[in-house]
Amino acid sequence: MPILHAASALLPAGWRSEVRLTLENGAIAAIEMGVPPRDGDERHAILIPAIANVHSHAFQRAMAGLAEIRGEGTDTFWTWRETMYRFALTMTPDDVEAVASQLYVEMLEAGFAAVAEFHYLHHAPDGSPYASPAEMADRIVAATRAAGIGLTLLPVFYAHSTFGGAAPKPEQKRFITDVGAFQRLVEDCRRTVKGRPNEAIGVAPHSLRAVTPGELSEVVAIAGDGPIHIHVAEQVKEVEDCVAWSGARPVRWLLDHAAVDDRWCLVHATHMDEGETRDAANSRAVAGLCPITEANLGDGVFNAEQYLRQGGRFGIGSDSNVSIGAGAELRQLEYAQRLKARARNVLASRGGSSGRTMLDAVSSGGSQALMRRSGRLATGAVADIVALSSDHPTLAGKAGDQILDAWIFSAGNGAVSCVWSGGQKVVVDGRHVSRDPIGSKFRTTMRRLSEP
Ligand code: NGQ
Ligand code: ZN
Repeated sequence: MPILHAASALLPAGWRSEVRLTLENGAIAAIEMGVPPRDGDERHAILIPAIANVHSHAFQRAMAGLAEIRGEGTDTFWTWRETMYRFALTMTPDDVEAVASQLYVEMLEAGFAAVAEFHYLHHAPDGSPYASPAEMADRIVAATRAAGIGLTLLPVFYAHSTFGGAAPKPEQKRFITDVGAFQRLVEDCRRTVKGRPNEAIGVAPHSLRAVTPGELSEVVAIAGDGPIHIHVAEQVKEVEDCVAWSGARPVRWLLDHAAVDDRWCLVHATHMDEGETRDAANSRAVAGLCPITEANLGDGVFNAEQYLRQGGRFGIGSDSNVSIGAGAELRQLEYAQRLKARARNVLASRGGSSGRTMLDAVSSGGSQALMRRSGRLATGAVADIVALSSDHPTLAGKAGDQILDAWIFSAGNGAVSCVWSGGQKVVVDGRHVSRDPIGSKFRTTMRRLSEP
């Protein structure tokens, strides 16, 4: 039963000094404040809640750095997607497991203790189901277990190439299922995670492009009590196509046709008008913002100021996994808002720190979106914890919220020293405990994937 002692810890009520946390069965069993360390306590300078990553496509980690060459015309999300589809067609189950394992090591080293994996690479490269239809999902689960990251697995239902039930494209063949096969996949996945405290399961209708209204209700029913994640309103063309199909913008259509509530995560929700922003905020759903990917793909800028003013909830995800950093995602989130508003400290309220405001929001938003009792250093919470290093030059002399601002806006991943996921300590002094073996397998896989 490890006991952690922190000179300074961020508790739900704020920063406290001389904090002792007792971990038991993956959770925080007790918290004492204002007490000196005792013999045997593991001593740390700064402890904060780890972040839950609300949106990841693990296999896309293998593409990092391979989609930054300009083509003949204007490069867009849609040309990126063609490259991504070609890449997706080359990866075997072993490749996906090796890539995902490396990714999850990097997430942990960056301060994420759990991930919602939006998993849609279901079938063999020729589009036929594997002998075990959950083969690829099992590889994701194996990778999370190898890295020791908490998982909310989101098997994806993907059936069409665009609005109105259009036939899928040949290059989407690894993703496509019907509702019956999808239900069986979800049941297989439920069996896999059953009784594992660090794992949960939900469903993900991919987007309003990829599911019909009838399929959407069937998929939502399959979710049971679990979370429901969907991509929505990421690209302007997607908004235009949705209006052409239904007369309504995507977020409006979704709010009007599905019982969107706190089980939902609306991934991106980049393009919302004022009414959609207000109603999305009131729905209590989490907006799954992926600031680095949204910048990389040229998606646009989320209407965060109004959304937050109206009490909207959000989490952060690393989506395409082009680069991994919990602090870096928050930095990009605030910077996009600054560039848009031509102002500074946009997301914080008067007198508040930008870092603290964002960390508080994504701690509760992430926990809600993953349905994981994490995001707080509190008795009974899942022990997802980050120790920041007071030795990092940037953190010298910082106290309270300055620590968070220094981490997010300056130091980045280098400030993360130790990370616990579900009570297991998997990052020690900035290094994941299996960084070397997982990294070496990943490098071998990448060299093979890049052979002509
Ligand atoms: C995805 N990515 O599911 O990986 C999508 C592209 C699609 C983003 N939306 C695939 N960023 O939209 O069909
Ligand atoms: Zn996505």
